Amino acid sequence: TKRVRGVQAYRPFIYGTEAIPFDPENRPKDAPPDHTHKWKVFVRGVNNEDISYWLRKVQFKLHDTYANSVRMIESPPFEVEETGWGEFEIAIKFYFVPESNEKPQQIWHGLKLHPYSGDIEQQKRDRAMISSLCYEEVLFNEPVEAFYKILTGG
Ligand code: SLL
Repeated sequence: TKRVRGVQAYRPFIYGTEAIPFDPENRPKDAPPDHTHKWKVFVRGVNNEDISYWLRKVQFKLHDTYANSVRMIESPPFEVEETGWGEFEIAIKFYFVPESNEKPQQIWHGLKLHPYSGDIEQQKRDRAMISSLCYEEVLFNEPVEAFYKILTGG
């Protein structure tokens, strides 16, 4: 658990949500009657780069209205697909590979179901996909040697 002094390692990732309104003619059979959208929340590499060498697993904490609102995703793709009717904040907790000796880190992301800009009525008519994506970097400050080797491909 010796740390590499003076070193900061960054790893980029993309996180966000994508949502699409149900086709009224073809609703998912298993969706409760008050649900209106199909959506997905995810964490992935930039250009879909594999990030599992540093990211071990991801926990998504959904709104309490969901059964089993805490979803632990143990392997890529780190994503949860659901249906629903409302927007809410999702807590996304990153667990790093055990060699890293790093504590989990949590971020928040708002699930977006509705268009807020552009031609809103047209987007509704088209049942356009609504995506809300962010770029972020996780910073490992003075990583332990074993993890630094993994990060630098050594
Ligand atoms: C709102 N504050 O009132 C928000 C809460 C909750 C969304 C949104 C479905 C849950 C289920 C669902 O969409 N919950 O029936 O499984 O807008």
